[in-house]
Amino acid sequence: MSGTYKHEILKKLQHANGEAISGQQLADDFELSRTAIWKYIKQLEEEGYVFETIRKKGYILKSQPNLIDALKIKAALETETFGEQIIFKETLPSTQPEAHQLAQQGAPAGTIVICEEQTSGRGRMQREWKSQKGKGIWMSVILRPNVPPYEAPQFTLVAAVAIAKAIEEVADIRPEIKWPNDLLIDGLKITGILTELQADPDRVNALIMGIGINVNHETDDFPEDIRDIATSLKLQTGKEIDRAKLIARILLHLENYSNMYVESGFQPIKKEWENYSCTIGQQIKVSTINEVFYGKAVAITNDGVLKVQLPDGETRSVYSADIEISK
Ligand code: BT5
Repeated sequence: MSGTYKHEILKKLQHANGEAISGQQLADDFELSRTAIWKYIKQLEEEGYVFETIRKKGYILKSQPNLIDALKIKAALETETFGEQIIFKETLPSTQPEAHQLAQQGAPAGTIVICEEQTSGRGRMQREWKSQKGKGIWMSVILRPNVPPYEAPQFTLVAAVAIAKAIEEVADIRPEIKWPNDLLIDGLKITGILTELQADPDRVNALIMGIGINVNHETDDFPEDIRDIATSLKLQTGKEIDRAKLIARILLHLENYSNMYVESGFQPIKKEWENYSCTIGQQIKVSTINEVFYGKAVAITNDGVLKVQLPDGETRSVYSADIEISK
């Protein structure tokens, strides 16, 4: 219970927009004594929150620790249900297996697994995903859309729009979506998405949506092998970004867009996807498991399939691939 009061008090102070809230008002709101409120404020201060205490007026939240703990994310949440269950760990090999296990045990949609550091983060096809401690957002979100398994890849596109929008709102910079699962800023990778599936032959039981975002990295924080292809929000904006706020925003949009998808399919989301896309209209190199070919990305269909026009005029449908945009 004390966790809940602390989180509600924090939430109130976070939403006060710089106005002081008195201990008496908080005490009245939560039906607690002023001493109890004071104790919660002290606990928050020990966790790194800084309050200005103004005589006769109350508390103003001045700054928050740039840590991601469950409490801070919850305080920033505006969702219906997403984020109600947050599994937070300091270090994990990867958030994906942990989330898979929880999904198998029946964890509800919107459950997230998140950590400060991954020691074996992974991308698609078991590629490595570098996850520096305390710098990024390394999380897996469990989705339970009522759709057939062949629609699962479209949730990567849905997540890309949700994340792009959240980044734009919180960091005030507009990322581009590179089909199917990357977000780029200035041509450099800022986000990777990994959608994995638990399914029966005809229906999805759970999607495990792995999201990796480079947030507060300096150049030296990136290992050398990705320094030329990766970037962070801090490098791009010059500002330290509040990760908990960004996570809360991503969960809000992910909840809304995935519900929208289940109700009406990809079509209503497609326009927004196209607006963020840096893929359509470009000459690209397409690498699938079986072959490599070149062509022009001409469109995305209502099913999220990429249409590529070959030099001889033939148009191919690409369901899954890595693409490179030709300069
Ligand atoms: C992806 O794969 O982009 C999906 C990445 C998903 C990561 C999240 S973090 C939370 C969850 N838990 C996990 O273990 N994974 C998910 P792919 O399209 O295959 O891209 C992988 C490639 O991106 C690598 O081969 C590198 O070239 C590059 N890369 C690795 N780490 C990077 C980073 N931090 N920033 C930018 N690029 C990176």
